[in-house]
Amino acid sequence: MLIPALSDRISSEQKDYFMHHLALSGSIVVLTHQNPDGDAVGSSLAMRHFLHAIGKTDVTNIVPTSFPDFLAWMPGTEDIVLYESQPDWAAQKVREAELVICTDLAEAKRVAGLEDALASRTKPVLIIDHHLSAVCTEQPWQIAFPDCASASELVFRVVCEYVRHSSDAEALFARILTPEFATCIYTGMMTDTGNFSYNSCHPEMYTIIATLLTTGINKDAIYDKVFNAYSADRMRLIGYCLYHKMRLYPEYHTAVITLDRKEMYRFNAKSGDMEGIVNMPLQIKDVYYSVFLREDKIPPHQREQAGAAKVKVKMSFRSQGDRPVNSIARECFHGGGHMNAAGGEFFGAVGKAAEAFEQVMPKFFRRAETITNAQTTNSEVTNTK
Ligand SMILES: [Mn+2]
Repeated sequence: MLIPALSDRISSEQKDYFMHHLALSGSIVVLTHQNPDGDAVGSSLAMRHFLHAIGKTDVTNIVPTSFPDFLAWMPGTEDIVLYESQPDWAAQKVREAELVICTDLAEAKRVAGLEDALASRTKPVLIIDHHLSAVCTEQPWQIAFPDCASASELVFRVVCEYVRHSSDAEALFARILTPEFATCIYTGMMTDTGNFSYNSCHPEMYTIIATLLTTGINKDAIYDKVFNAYSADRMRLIGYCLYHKMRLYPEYHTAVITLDRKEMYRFNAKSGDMEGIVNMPLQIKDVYYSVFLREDKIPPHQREQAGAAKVKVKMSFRSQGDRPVNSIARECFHGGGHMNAAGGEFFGAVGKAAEAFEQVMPKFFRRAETITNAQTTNSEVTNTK
């Protein structure tokens, strides 16, 4: 099997570190971020399939919180340990494994209750990630490229570099490149680019995909399983959000959707059902910012931080073009992220979170240079009264 020719930015120190610790380690934990998405599950399971292919048998995949149903078909999910179901056992594994590999994850605070276990490790932790928070520090243990569209793509690249060091590289690559491995990598690349509709112009992405397709995987079937898998409840929830709950601020090109716990209960909303709703208002002409606020329970590890608040609000921010949303998330809502996709949180009810957002919006979101005739007329009428 021919190894694809890809540009290589992984330093020789990083490669040496990876090789060295893989060779030394028997027990390995593969960890990814909480509320795992297609790239989190894809990159971490691809890593599992790779480790098995090179003869590692003691591999444990742990997710901090459950993953959505539309990813449950992915090969290897049956072996994933959910921290929430076995917290003590999972934390012990994270503390004691000879090597922990974090994919699509660079921040200890994104592993829910596993934060302390991860922070207390004295044995090595290897990071393979593409989030901004993982800005490459050139540390040998941190393979981080924020301009890489998905962690899954990065895992594929790391695997290719690993293979190149083997004396019989092509035979080894053929052993690793199974349909299971390819499916996981493809799913992560597909979901983190919205089925190749953003962050998807790098020609090498398609070189990688061409290689994955040689295993016989059906990319159209993968799309169907992930994107055409809505429940009727989710479809109705989306309709409700767009019809009843979307508020527009034309002067800021902004749309805001809020959901409280009662509404989520009414639509039987499950983890993952809210996924992607934040992107929808951006399909409206002249809406460049979208904000989605939804209430959530306060997890045990945040009770102290929450104070008197009974609920917290998860805040998602999206934007188009050169309009940053990570600054508002970072400076006002304990969060952060990329320029066009960021997240934050607020302790309190969703109405309060919306008020807090409205107050700071003018400081962070760019005001329209020209407002429409209709709005001008309205404000003139108001002014003369
Ligand atoms: Mn990702």
